[in-house]
Amino acid sequence: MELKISNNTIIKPFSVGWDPADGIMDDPDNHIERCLSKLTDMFIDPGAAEAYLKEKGDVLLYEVYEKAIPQRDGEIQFCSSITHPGRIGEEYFMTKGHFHARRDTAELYYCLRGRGYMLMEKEDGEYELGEMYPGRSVYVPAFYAHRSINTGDEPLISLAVYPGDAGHDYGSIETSGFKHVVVERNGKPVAIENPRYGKME
Ligand code: M6P
Ligand code: ZN
Repeated sequence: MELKISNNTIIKPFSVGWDPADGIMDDPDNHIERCLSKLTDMFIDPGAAEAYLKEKGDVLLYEVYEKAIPQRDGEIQFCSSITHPGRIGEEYFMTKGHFHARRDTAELYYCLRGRGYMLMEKEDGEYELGEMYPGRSVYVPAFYAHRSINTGDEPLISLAVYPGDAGHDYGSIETSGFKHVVVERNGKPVAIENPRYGKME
């Protein structure tokens, strides 16, 4: 996610409004929309994703609203993250997920609406699920890839805050995936090993 702003840009103090009920930010510099048609390969059952597309058409999996902040040390990036409710087979709608390009940078999420989990996973496969519901914060430590997963039936809305120069690295997520995925079994979310781990392409 690259914003068109120079690293030398001087930022003046500003404030911005955003609605915790729908996550929409007033006057954002960037509004990212990720649809199922572009992300069928990220699910454990891409065939189910194709079938979903045929039956229901393209759907929005998640959105991000943000202001343009220079990607430099000392700044803070912040955005509104909206993951929509739904499932592909037994797997919940979720964000693509990423490591930070600068691995030694953390991120804080503050959930305002919905229910779900933050899947946090290190390169060696060690993982944690952070529960997300209104009023709950999840701290994603440095070196953990992270992905928001909506296990509820309304949008999962959070404010995300992370260091200015953290950056996004999708490399191994696109090629190998996460080692763990969250699916619905007997009506409940559970983490299982990703059957497609290492062969997501
Ligand atoms: C959150 C933040 C953003 C991230 C977005 C979408 O809002 O972590 O930095 O870009 O989720 O997730 P992804 O980049 O993995 O598609
Ligand atoms: Zn991040």
